[in-house]
Amino acid sequence: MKKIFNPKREDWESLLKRPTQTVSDIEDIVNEIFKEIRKSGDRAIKEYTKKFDLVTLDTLKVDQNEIDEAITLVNTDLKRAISKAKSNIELFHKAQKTSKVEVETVKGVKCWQEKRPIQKVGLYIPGGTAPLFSTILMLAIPATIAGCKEIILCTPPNVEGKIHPAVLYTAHLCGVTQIFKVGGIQAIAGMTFGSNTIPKVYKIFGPGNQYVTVAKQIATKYGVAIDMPAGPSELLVMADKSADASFVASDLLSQAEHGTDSQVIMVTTTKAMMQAVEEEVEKQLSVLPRKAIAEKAIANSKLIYVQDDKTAIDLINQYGPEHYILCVENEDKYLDQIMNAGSVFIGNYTPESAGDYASGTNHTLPTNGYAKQYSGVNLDSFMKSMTFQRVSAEGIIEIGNTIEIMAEAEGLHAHKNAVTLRLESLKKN
Ligand code: HSO
Ligand code: ZN
Repeated sequence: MKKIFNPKREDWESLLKRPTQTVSDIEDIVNEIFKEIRKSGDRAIKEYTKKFDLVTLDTLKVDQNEIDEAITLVNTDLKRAISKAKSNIELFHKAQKTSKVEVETVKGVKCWQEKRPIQKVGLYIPGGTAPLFSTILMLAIPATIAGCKEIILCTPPNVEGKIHPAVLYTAHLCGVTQIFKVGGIQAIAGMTFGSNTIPKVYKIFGPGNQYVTVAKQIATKYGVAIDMPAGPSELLVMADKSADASFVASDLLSQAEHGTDSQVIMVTTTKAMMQAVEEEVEKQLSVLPRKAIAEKAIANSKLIYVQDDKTAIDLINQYGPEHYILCVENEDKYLDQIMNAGSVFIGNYTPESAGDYASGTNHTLPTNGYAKQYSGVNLDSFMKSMTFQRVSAEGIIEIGNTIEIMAEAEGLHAHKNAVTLRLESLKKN
């Protein structure tokens, strides 16, 4: 772990820089696959599945027998845990429902705003080294609460053409309407264009590797919305002397075990914390099953000492962490001033894992500094706001002339006429 003491402000930018990903060569591959899938649909999807996932599939859609089998394969303890997490996530996301906003701006002019679900959404769950069924909870639950009609899920099959039972079980439990054995770029292209089996969707959600990330960006060129631009997962812990070094180390490692490219930072105003956390990280790391992954991420991690709270707060806001754990005495000061973070975890007993799995908040969050302008996934991510208005005769008399003058000034006479005709017809009556 790199120890840095009192970095100068002009060095913060390079200090906090995320490692850049090379996107240009990936883009060519993605464009090529999109072109093929747009042209040949399922046939091309199956070919890429054979090429990348090393399996030949007759059907892409998961059938009821496979779901029934998965239900028997997931053990009771895990089912109970999933159900508890589900109910907490449901409670928190249901509470995000908003009521209609209605205003009579002037007499006879009623304006209101209501939300409607996005009708068709696509969820992507990566394969790889960890079966992220928890991410299904985070996406399918709010989609169901929002009222999305079609909630499809794509996830890559293993070499036997199977999907992890916990993934199938959770998808089924949370209201996913169809599950497809398709991964990577093929999945994103499939959901973008639609094929004979995979429906086209309006918005795509979920994490993925660099290929999936670029594919989601390309999907937006074809009019599909995406949850947010993604990058490797990251955690910043702010710890003063009131923090527990072993807890801090466990949090840094839980983020580090996600991937070798995970970003892990501790900021502290207590010098002794750096040594204590480093020792704890070494100790805990040595016995982790995913040591090989975590140690690579830890090798790039930073322990940063700054001398006062103000400097710490400025630095954290400049970084804009996806996850921000706060273990300090003066909590309120830090909370009032945090402007850029995906999700904030407060106090010694709030590990990031709580939000990753079961407290109720969503774990699909902005990375790569996007916490400065993006929200994490929430109920609104699955909805659109629509506005409505009704103008009465009295209302058009009230605002008609305002509109006429403005339309005239913009040189848009048809606009003006749409009002003038109505006003004249009212004068006649
Ligand atoms: N920390 C990840 C989510 C996750 N953790 C899933 C465990 N499973 C990104 O927020
Ligand atoms: Zn995690």
